[in-house]
Amino acid sequence: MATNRTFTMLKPDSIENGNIGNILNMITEAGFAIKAMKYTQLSEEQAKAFYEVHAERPFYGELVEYMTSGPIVAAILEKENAVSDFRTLIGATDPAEAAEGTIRAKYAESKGRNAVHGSDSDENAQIEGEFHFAATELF
Ligand code: IDP
Ligand code: MG
Repeated sequence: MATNRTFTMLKPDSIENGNIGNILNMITEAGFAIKAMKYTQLSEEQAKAFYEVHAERPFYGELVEYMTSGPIVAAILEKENAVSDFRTLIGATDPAEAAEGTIRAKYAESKGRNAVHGSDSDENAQIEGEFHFAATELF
């Protein structure tokens, strides 16, 4: 069942490049409400588990190394049609292919260091949100 929620992470490149405020502003300007948020750093174990679905892909090692290289901002967002609208707001995985005005077109460095994560389904939004937040951290 659709929950109107999605899960995001501002990835280490966004923090390194000083873009936390800019990206959060784009997210709230687009109509998403922040239901939960934390500034944290993933352990290798957490990053491996979070990206388990990509374990067989050639970039998995690189992805885990990058996602643990510095702090991230994790958040649960709420809006009608959240998963799909957020994927539209962030743009394609590769910033070279991301539509103009999207978060990745503006702030991503490369296909790997691509500024933000966005859940790809309501089911994964729920799983990913629960991976990072306890029920008491959701407002
Ligand atoms: P998505 O984040 O747009 O949903 P996925 O295909 O689910 O893209 O890949 C997860 C993450 O893995 C990407 O956001 C990116 O950080 C990384 N990634 C995907 N493809 C590549 C690649 O070809 N090289 C390096 N990293 C990649
Ligand atoms: Mg994905």
